[in-house]
Amino acid sequence: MPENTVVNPTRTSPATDFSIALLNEFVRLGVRDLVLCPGARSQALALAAAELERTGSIRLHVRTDERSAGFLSVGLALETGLPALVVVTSGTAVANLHPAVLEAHHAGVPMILLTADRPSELRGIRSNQTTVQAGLFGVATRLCLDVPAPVGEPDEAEIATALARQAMDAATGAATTAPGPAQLNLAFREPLSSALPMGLTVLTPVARAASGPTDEPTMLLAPGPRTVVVAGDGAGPAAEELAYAGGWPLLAEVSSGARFGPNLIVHYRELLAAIDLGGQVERVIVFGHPTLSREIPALIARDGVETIVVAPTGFEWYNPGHVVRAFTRSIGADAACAAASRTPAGREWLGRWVMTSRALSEAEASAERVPIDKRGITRAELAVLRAPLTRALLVDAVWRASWPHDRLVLGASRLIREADKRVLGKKITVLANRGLAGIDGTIATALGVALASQAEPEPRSVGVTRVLLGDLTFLHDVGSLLLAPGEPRPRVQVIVGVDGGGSIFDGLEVAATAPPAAMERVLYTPRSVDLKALATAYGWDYELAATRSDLERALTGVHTRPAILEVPLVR
Ligand SMILES: Cc1ncc(C[n+]2csc(CCOP(=O)(O)OP(=O)(O)O)c2C)c(N)n1
Ligand SMILES: [Mg+2]
Repeated sequence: MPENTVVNPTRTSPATDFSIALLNEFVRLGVRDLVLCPGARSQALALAAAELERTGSIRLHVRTDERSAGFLSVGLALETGLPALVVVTSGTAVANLHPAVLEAHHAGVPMILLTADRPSELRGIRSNQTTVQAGLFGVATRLCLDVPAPVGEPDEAEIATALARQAMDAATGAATTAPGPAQLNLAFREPLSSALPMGLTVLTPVARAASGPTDEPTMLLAPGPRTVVVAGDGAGPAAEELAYAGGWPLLAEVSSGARFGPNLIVHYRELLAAIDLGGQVERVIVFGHPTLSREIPALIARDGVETIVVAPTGFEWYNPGHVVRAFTRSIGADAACAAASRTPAGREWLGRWVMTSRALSEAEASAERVPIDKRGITRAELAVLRAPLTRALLVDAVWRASWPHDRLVLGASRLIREADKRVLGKKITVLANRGLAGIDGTIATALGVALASQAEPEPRSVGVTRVLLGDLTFLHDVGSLLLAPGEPRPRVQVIVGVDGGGSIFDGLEVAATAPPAAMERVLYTPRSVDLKALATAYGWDYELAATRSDLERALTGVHTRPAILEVPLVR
């Protein structure tokens, strides 16, 4: 038994009473998921969580690695829109949450950290597993409270409920319009827990008023100059609505949540480079967080282009080149916009963008089409089905296989860019950690998305969560494959493009001049890992798709268990 562990069923422990009051209040406030990593100092919270799971009040997810736990909570929150609680013990356990905290901070994802700590008398004297935990995440937390150890005073349950409310308001952005991480650093003194009172009641959440900006006026756009709407990551359907209302081209990234509708311009990169299209843009309306192209920031920074940035929430405004002057929480198109979009000039502006982009998509599709040759048809078709896969084929196949009840999570690096360059409009849920675009935590994030979406009523629950990611991104988060016996095993298919390491670095200018061996050693960093053996070790299903027919079969097959699909690609 770890030192300092005291579970004495005959005594009461203020730590346990406090933990019950705190977690009960979070459940009442609507929290549905609790991610927990084991540890002695956090035992009162852990045992209270186990009881709440038993009574059906929360969904409990137990993980060994706190880095995985942090990103799991990001995925759960991306799907539910609610913060998940993350409970960890003291010391490096807390620091392992840092990558997920930074992602949540920059992406505006709600998250509540309950970090157990030593009480004041054990700090600063080289006690075991003791560091400075309060303030560890710096500006990345919306709220960080160093809470003294409960001692059994009568008002401690009240203090606990007030803390839960404060953390919930901070994490959801109710107070600041900037959802993100909140940390309660909770000191606990021995006895670290006691037996739980019997017969805890099943809790029902109270209805909470929707948070978010309310009193800011909506900016109303007049028809005005030649306009495009940009939708970066997380923009949501509002971008599509505005583009439609104004009759403007919609340049929507693949994880924008707005990649659909008649105004969508798939080939926005090429078109922005064209003098008669991109060269004529006078006004840009930006939603979300664009990160996938150089063309969008270049457009905004160009002389004579007026940009308006729209973000309903957030602590920082998108502002490439520091040239943006207009920022708003809410935007609409005035009545004259609809009329202007029906004028010959309005139709011509949108029409040229849409037609040119469609022509490029059609040219791509026909270049890949099997030639219809009466004599050779079977052989030609077979040759295509047996040909090695490319990133384009992989991305297209995954996109085709995804439906509205499914979820698609895209890792950072090249495959998300490939998808952004080519996939046609489709109203499906695509998620990506673009807050900091790390190659860490992608599997854990996807597991969170899968667990939360598959716990919902049908038809959402029947979907599959697919994760498309590179080989290094997969290996970076391989520890998140670890699922303890008894943990739910959602339908998740992890599709790994194995192409000899960080193939995105091909695109760096230095790749043309640096010694190839050095590029290989310090940038591409290829690894040779037997993914099948890894899958077996972690108890995941495994398939290899080396050809188009293998891939189609693997993507359309029935998935009931977590699975890894390895797809060899050339760098
Ligand atoms: C945590 C973290 N470390 C390093 C990077 C820098 N980085 C960006 S892409 C990349 C390589 C990714 O390789 P892979 O997953 O195989 O994708 P590919 O480039 O081959 O598509 C690296 C190391 C990062 N974004 N995040
Ligand atoms: Mg790779």
